[in-house]
Amino acid sequence: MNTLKICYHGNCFDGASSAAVFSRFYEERINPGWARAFQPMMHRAGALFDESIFDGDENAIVDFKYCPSEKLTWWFDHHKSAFLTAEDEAHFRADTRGKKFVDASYKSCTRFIADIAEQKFGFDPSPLSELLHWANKIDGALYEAPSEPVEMKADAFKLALVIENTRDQQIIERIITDLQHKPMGELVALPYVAERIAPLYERHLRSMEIIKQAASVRGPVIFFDVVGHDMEGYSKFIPYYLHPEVTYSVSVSQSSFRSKISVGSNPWSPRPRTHDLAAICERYGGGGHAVVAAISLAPEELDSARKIAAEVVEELQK
Ligand SMILES: [Mn+2]
Repeated sequence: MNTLKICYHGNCFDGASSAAVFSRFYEERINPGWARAFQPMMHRAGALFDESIFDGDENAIVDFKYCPSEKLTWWFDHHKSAFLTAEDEAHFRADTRGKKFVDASYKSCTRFIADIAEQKFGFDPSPLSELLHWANKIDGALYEAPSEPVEMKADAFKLALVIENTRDQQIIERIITDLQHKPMGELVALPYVAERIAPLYERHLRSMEIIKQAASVRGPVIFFDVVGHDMEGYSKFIPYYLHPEVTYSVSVSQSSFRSKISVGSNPWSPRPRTHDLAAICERYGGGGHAVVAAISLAPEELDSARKIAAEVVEELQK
């Protein structure tokens, strides 16, 4: 049996939703009956891609950076920093097979895939409208107030919590498979999802307490160093829920595979954002969107991470 390999942005609601929409589209419009294999992709220091991941009969990347591999057949991304290098971008531009797409104006890669699949391949995305709505809302941070994502009343936030914090890839793959056909309310009630929500919500409340303790506000920036706490995947809106007056947030965190500087902007800020955060992070080898970006270093490069964070805080004062 042929296999479609889907590499997606790991531990990300839009990444998993993109994998689900692409998978359903591929089944309905490209090759029905193919098996699926999934691979989460994470931003990290050093090489992002190992050629050996492209072991399917077709290989796709969704919601993640471009890879100039001949084995890559499909690609969809909406990040501003979609290319690691100018050579990668030239490689993409030279590809005329019509299966690789990028558009940084999209709030979510999920919606981008649905639109391209509909316009160019005759796919009907209407059964997925609930998923498209939430992926756009969550990845685009299209909220009325920080209380919406921080208090997490809607089912989609609970599912996002599970997707962002579950390291067991079999569970994530099951969610990607279920997302293709099940409504959100049904999905969060399935025992394998429901049993994971409560402990993660408790952890979310604890992470809010840790950020509250660690945070200091300087001018338009809230800064917190949460190294030593298990904080991978905390809600990036907590800082603005706690300090609605700030424009930017900068944090340093550390996990088993990286030291990370997260740089964000407050969508509800009384003072508008004036910096392009992707551009700032790109100078340190990171990237992202103008409104939210990050820099990943090796776990042992914590001192450098702290130094960079201090420089970014300084730069955002201006
Ligand atoms: Mn995305």
